[in-house]
Amino acid sequence: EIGHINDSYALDDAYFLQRLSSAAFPHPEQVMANVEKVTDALHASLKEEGENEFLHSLTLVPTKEGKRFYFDKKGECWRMYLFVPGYVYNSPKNNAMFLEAGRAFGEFQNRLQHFDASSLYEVIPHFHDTPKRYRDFLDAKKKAIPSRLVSCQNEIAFLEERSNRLSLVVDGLKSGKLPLRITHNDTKLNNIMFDETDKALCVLDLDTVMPGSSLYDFGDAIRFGANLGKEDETDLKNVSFSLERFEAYARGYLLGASGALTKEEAKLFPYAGFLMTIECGMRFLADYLVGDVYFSTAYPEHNLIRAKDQFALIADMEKKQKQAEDIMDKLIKEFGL
Ligand code: GN1
Ligand code: MG
Repeated sequence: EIGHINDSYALDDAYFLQRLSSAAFPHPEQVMANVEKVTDALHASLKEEGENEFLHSLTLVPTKEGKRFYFDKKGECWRMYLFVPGYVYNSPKNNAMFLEAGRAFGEFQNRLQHFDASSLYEVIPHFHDTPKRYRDFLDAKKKAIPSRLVSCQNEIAFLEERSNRLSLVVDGLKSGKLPLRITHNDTKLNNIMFDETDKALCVLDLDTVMPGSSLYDFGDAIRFGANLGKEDETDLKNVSFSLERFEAYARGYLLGASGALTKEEAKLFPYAGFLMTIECGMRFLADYLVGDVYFSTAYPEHNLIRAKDQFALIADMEKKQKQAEDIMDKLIKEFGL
């Protein structure tokens, strides 16, 4: 996993050591309690099916005292996983690979569907609460570095024009129209380990596993993997929304989830792509405005570039919205939802 948050070290291709970011995760012991529960549940499910649980799930390596994390003298939390041998990608080689990613995250959903969502900590409260993220953005705008504020007026306007379309999922969860599930919450393609034949082996990065909506997982995967450009593409012409990739991922996700998802959820897949993209865009933009305090950046404009990319992707999604909806209608029939 190539993340923006934790520091990671591979040891002899056997172990994977990470220091949890205390800025992103104020309660590392809660993160670790979640990760322990979820990996235990995945292991149990894989074992039952006679699958190799060390290859298809992360495995925490206990300390000498039998604990599965360690606080150093500075109070930083460390944990170690068995190294899953394979390859990670920032962009799918082809549609088949993206379908595989969808299948893996769908299977993850399926394996955890009977797991009690309320037994997990909400490690980052309101993580995908998009209306709350928008209020945070408005806050950041008030606190913005003046020179940065003037340089992103177009992006701010783009976001504000769409601010009344952010609450469908939180409202759906509240009213019960959408089911509360265990969700991964960071379903970027680079959080899947692939083998040399491009088969998905294992879902990585369980730090943000929390109760949530399947639409968060679906949408974030689309945001990242159905974009033909990179997340921080400097040439916006390279950013576009691929309907073929959208279809491949949706098919894979429904296949892997095998009946665990409802028709209402599937219908909202195109909206989910929009929602997670605009949410991520507003987080990058807010972080840019206040001086890059959350996401690590390689250069001063990095977060602004990321935000611009997300918004360019949305503009293209909006052009293709009807086609994406037609694809879902077709798949809903195909899967008998
Ligand atoms: C962060 O660290 P990484 O890359 O796995 C972020 C995600 C964002 C992502 C954008 C805990 O994930 O929510 O979608 O960057 N994770 C956290 O690339 O905030
Ligand atoms: Mg990650």
